Amino acid sequence: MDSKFPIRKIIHVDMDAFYASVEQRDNPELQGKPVIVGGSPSGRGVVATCSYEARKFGVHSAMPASKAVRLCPHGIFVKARFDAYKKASQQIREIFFEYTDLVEPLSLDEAFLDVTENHKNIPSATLIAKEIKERIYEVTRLTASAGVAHNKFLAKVASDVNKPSGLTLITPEKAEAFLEELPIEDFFGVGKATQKKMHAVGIKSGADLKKWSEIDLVKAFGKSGRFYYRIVRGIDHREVKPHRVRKSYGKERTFSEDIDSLEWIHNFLDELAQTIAEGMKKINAAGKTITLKVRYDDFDTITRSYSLPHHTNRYLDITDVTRKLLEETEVGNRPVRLLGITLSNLNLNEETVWEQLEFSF
Ligand code: DCP
Ligand code: MG
Repeated sequence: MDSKFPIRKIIHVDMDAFYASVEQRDNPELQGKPVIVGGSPSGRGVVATCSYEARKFGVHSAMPASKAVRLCPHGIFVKARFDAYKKASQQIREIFFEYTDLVEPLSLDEAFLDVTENHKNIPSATLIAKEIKERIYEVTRLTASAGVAHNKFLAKVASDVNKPSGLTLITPEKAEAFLEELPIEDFFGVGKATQKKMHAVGIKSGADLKKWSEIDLVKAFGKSGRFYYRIVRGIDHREVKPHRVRKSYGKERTFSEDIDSLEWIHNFLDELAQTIAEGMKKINAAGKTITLKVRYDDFDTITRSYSLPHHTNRYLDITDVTRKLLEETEVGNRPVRLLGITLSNLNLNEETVWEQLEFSF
């Protein structure tokens, strides 16, 4: 086995008509009906999503609500209830973590899982995907679709194949033939603008894309051309990247000349404390342990830490502790070339962390 590119077992899970399904679950009157979640039909809102019953009429995400009414006059419009969606999202993530720590959420309703090694020692990724779908239904009464493959790109594409409640495996042997048939719109990672450009030069399916050399793709589409060249051949070495919770928050600065003015240093640390307090408030984080880092002119580097009995992101707490820590150093007697403050032992608000998630290529 090539250790640089190990063979992996990847599952992509995506909830079916997520917001609309939650609405149908919580209001039996909506079951079996065309439900449209999003902006009001009279206003200028857009459709967030709609039930599969409404999709038959051509309604889809991001469509102006006014157009959705025209296409589906009997559609039932409901407002989004994000708290309910977040709760379901949290529940499905807990199920994912029963199988693996390598979970990479892409949004509230979908995630990649690397189950090459998993907590239940189940060798078949397809079996895990089946179990996960069942567990999701048991816990949330919602259905999910799953794709199973040896890489992220194929797993993502596979999860879309048999929606709703699908389970699709794409084996390495089947990958290339499958991709040749696939319309370019269904290639995960090929943006809308690129799809248009591709259409303009006659690339409508995987088979069309495959005729292009890597050099020509780069000439026509820039650096991403190399990515397109690989994915149409079913090649994708990207890892599933779990979003780790931040462990600390801090900043430091190296000075262009050595500093020995204690007054200057006090001012600098006050400003730094201010910056850190603001930054932490932005990400809704607070920490208990405050660490001061000092590098002297001879590169001797020391840290001094103090833990408060409570979490804080207040400027006054940070600057107060920092001043005390400074007294435990030789700053003032020895010239300094770097100073830094870090807060650790963080209590991050779970929701904030998830909300910061972004998926980008
Ligand atoms: N969403 C949104 N605006 C969009 C796209 C999606 O608000 N333009 C929200 C509503 C969806 C949820 O994100 O329910 C998940 O997006 P999906 O693309 O996975 O769509 P659905 O889960 O609704 O349907 P599908 O069964 O096709 O996955
Ligand atoms: Mg979905």
